[in-house]
Order: sequence, then C-alpha cells, then structure tokens
Amino acid sequence: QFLQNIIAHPVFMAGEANVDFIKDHQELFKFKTRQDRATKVLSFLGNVIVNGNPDVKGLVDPKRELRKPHLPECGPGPAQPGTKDKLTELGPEKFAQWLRAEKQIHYTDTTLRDAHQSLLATRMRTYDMLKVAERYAIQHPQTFSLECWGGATFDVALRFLHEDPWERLAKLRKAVPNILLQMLIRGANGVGYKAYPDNLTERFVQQAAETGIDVFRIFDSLNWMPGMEACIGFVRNKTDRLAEASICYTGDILDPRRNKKYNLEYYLRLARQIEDAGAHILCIKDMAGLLKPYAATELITALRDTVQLPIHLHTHDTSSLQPATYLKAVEAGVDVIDVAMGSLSGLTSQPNFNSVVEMLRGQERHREFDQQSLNEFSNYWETVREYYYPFESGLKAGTSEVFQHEIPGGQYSNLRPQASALGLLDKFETVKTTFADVNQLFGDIVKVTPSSKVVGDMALFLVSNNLTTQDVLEKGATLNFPESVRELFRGDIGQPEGGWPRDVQQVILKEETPFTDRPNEHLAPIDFDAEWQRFEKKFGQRGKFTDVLSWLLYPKVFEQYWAHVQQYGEVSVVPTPVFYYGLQPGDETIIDIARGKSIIVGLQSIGPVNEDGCRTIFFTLNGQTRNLEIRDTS
Ligand code: 3PY
Ligand code: ZN
Repeated sequence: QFLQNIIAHPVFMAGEANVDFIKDHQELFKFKTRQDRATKVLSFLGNVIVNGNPDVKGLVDPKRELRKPHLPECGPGPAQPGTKDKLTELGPEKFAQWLRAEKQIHYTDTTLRDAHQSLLATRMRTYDMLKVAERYAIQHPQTFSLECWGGATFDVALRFLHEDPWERLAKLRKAVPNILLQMLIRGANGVGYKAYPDNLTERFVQQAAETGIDVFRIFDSLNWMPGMEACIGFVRNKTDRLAEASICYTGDILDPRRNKKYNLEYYLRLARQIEDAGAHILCIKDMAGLLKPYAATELITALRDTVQLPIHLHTHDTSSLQPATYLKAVEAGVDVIDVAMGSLSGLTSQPNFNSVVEMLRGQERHREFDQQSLNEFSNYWETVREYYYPFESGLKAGTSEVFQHEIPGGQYSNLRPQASALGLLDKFETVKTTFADVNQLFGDIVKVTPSSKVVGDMALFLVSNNLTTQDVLEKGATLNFPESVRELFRGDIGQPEGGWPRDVQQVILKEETPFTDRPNEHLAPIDFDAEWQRFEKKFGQRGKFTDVLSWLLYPKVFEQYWAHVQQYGEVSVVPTPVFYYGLQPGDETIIDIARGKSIIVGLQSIGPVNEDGCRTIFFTLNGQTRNLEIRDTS
C-alpha cells in the first residue's frame, strides 16, 4: 500500500521526488485499506442502526440501560509463569504425573467457553474477552487452565458473531502466555455435529495446537471409544500438548432405577480404555450436572484406584447441588475442577469459582486466589453479561427436573429458543418430558452434543406433531423423521452402549442399512492442496490455512462469514452494545479498527426513507461528517 501511494503520488509521477519526498508528504502514510475499513465498519453500524442486528431481532428492549464495565485492578506485568510454562518444561507425560501428585486442588475457568455457551447461547464476543484476558493472566497465574475454545464457539463465532475463531484463539494466546488454554473437541465430530474425515480432524488438531491450544478435552457423544481414539492419537502424535479424554456421565450410579446400564463398572471400564488409548488426563464430563455428591465420592475414589491418570471433573450446576459434588470430589482426590467466574456461574453453567475457592479456604486442599480480584472479574462480567440479555435462557433457579430430563447445560439455553421458533414455548414443559421419553425410546443413550441435539430434534418433532414416543413404533412407517434422527440410527455419529433398539432402528431407517464401524471410515480423506486451490477459485484469493480449515468444517457458514467480511470488514472490533443495538442520535463510540488506530464514530441523525427505500445516516467520523445511504429492510 505504501509503495502504491508513492507510485501514484503526483510529485513522484512528475519525476520530482527528492530525498525529502517521503518526509514532506505525510499523506503517503494514509492507507486506503484503513479508509476502507472505516467505511466498512460505518456501513455495518448503519445497517444495525436502520435494520437492527438480525441476531437479536424482536428481542431488543430499548429502555434497557447498559453500563460501562470497570476493568479489574491489575498488578504490573509480565505475568508470572504458570501451568503453560510447566507443560513446556515437563512435556505432557511428566506434566500429567506432576498434576496427579499435586495436593492443592486445581481450577479450570470455563468463563470464556462453556459458561457463556450454557447461559448465553455461546454469544460472548472476542471483544469482551480481550478486555480482561491479559489482566487475568497477571492476576491469576495459578489457574490450571482457561477453557476458551471449541464446543459450539467455533460455529457461533462464524455464524452469528461474524468473527474468525482462529483469530480469537491467537489473540487470547498472546494475552495469556502463562496459563494452559483448553478446548472442547467432539472426537470424530471435531467442532461440528457430524463425522469428519480423519485427516481433517488431524490437521485441525495440529493447527489448534499451533495457534494456542494446550489441553484438548476429547469426548464422544455416545461414550464410544472408537470415536475418541483417533483424536487422542492426533494430539499425542502431532502435538506436544495434553490429550484429556472424557467419560460422559449419565444416569446415577447410586440409583437402582438408573444404574442398570450406566453403573460404576461401566465407568471404570471406560476409564481403563481411555488410559490404554494414551490419554494424559481423564475427564469426567458431567454435561447435564447429574453427578450427585455421594456418587462423586464413589466414582472418584474408584477411578483414582483404577487408573494412574489425573482426574478432571466437569459439571453444570443446573440442579444447584453441584458445589456439594465438588466438595465430595475434592475429598475423594479429584485433581482439577471446572468453575466459572461468579457472575457467569450457576444454573446451566459451572459452579461459582469465587465461592468454591472460599468453600475450601483453610482446608488442606485449598489453593490460594486473590478473592478481591476474582470478585472484580466477576463484577466486570456481570456488567458485560447485560449486553447479551436477548440470549438469556430464562431459567431463574436451579431445578431438580434435570435429574428427569437430563438435558445438558449447553443445550438448555438453545432448546428454549428452538422451541420458541417452532411456536412451542407454551409446551416447553412437554418438550422437556418428551426429551426424557425420547431418550428411553432410543435405548437410554449418553446425551451430549451431537447425540443430545438429535434427542432434542426428535422431541421437538414429536411435540410439534402432537405425537408421543408410543406413536413412533405404532405409526412410524408413515412418518418422516428428522434427518438427524435417521443419521443417528444409521451409525453416523457412532454406536451406543448395548447397540440401538432394533425395532426403533427399523422404523426410523425403513429401507436404509445401518453400519457399525467408524463413520469416518466412510469418508474420503481431504486433499488439502486441491482444497486450497478450490478455496482460491471460489473466494478469489489464497486465504489463510485457518480459513480453509473453517471452510472445510462449515462450508455454508464460512461462505456467509466471508461475504460478511467482504462487505463489512472486521466487525469483532465493534463494542458489544453497539454491535447488537447500534447507536442513538448523539451517541459516540471509539473503535480500534487496526493496531494503534482508533476511529471515533458519532451518530448525528437518521434521515427519512427516500424513494429508493434508503435512509441517509449522518455520522461523524473523527469529527468530520460522513453520510451513508443504507437500505431500510426493517
Ligand atoms: C459441546 O459439545 O459443545 C458441549 O458443551 C458438550 O457438553
Ligand atoms: Zn459442559
């Protein structure tokens, strides 16, 4: 750009450039891309102002007051060495041994991933994370890990936030050099809802490690070992990071009504298989929050006796019982527990970090944290959480209903809007009970993404058609089940413990033949060179390898994301209240459009609709008037 400016400059073109040419012509440093960036951001804002952000359509409360957050106090940097430095020093095997031998309890902070996935439909933006990430690294270097990537965040970042998830990870890595960064990966299903070719998952894992992930929490949505084994191998063989493999916990090992299939023996068997598969850490992934306190005592004690791996416990506080589960788990020797910053904890999210630290204060496994500082972070998130009010799940208090329906925390905040979109909000109670009925119909399966989504799809299908699970067997021959249900019974996401119920499988698949081997075996490997060329052809430029990966994982979503970027540029730099709710006349906002380059955007007024169906928006950009024509499609 600089060279282009020089070549195109009239003085240069006239052959009159002397040694002071550059010094005398500061306009050479004005780059068109910056102007383009500013114009694109203005056009994004103009659209939100005129037409609203489609993601919050119909959910905006114009009277809502949104405050500016206080940033937590922060000591001088740089951040003290933490677990990331430990992993670099020891390597994954020795690190796992070190962790297992640690006396003080360790904490994973899920605020940047599962907490907002479970409370705010995964909408937390990179902008709000980056405001406090570096401060966190300095203030709380003793945190075991930050879960900040994977799960639904990949899809939602591209689809709704128009952000590049890889950029998010790279920026967090830079801000947090000392604490392990952790992601959730759905085994053979990667960060998606279906099986991907093995070599795609392999490259994805490799790239995720290069960009910043240290702990890969791997699970299979049916607890099917073949769905996890390849992924454990990719982490072990292609990276020097930690493979944490999960047992998804369902049912209740202490309840004779629920422990026929999912009993202690079942979980111990899985744990042995996970150890044999080469995992460095064993996770108990209690995605719905069903692990009760006394069951935790039994399970953790037995697991510690059965395997040599450190044990990492994950739960959701939907029932509001889970701090008690943590207490019992800590007493039984669990090594790491998952918590979320106070104001983004509880209910379908993780238990409260700040309070759990206090629960153990003075006890032998206590790990010291600066409580005042934790509370300041919590206060920051309390203010920021308000920006996302349209995505709140509506759940007001803990509910023991979860022991009946077993809906995962991360799904709960999505199921409600899904039901609402189908006009079924009045029947939400029925949706929840039908979810439990569908689970039984399917043979009592593990329910976590993507298997839980299929159970949810089936429940919504039945309720919207006024059908019961009884009807499925009786009238199934004439029913067209959702595609995801057919895929599940075909074997597309793996095999459940004990196999599928034959009669249900038959009625759902009709003529189709199911398979029982790994779904990935049916998928051709990706030819990355060819795909890169196809990418270039389609999008007109080479793109980064991470773009190619995003496109291969989510083709349609990526195409829309790409089109958004071409039209509006990098919108992750827009402050969240402005991103969702635009500006009111008289408002001003500062946007850092590039490193070291901020613009001040003000809204003066909004013109009436003209005969072309457009409005003129009168902005100020760094104090100068800028008008923009925006089509009114509202
Ligand atoms: C996910 O897969 O996104 C989950 O959070 C599962 O619990
Ligand atoms: Zn979870």
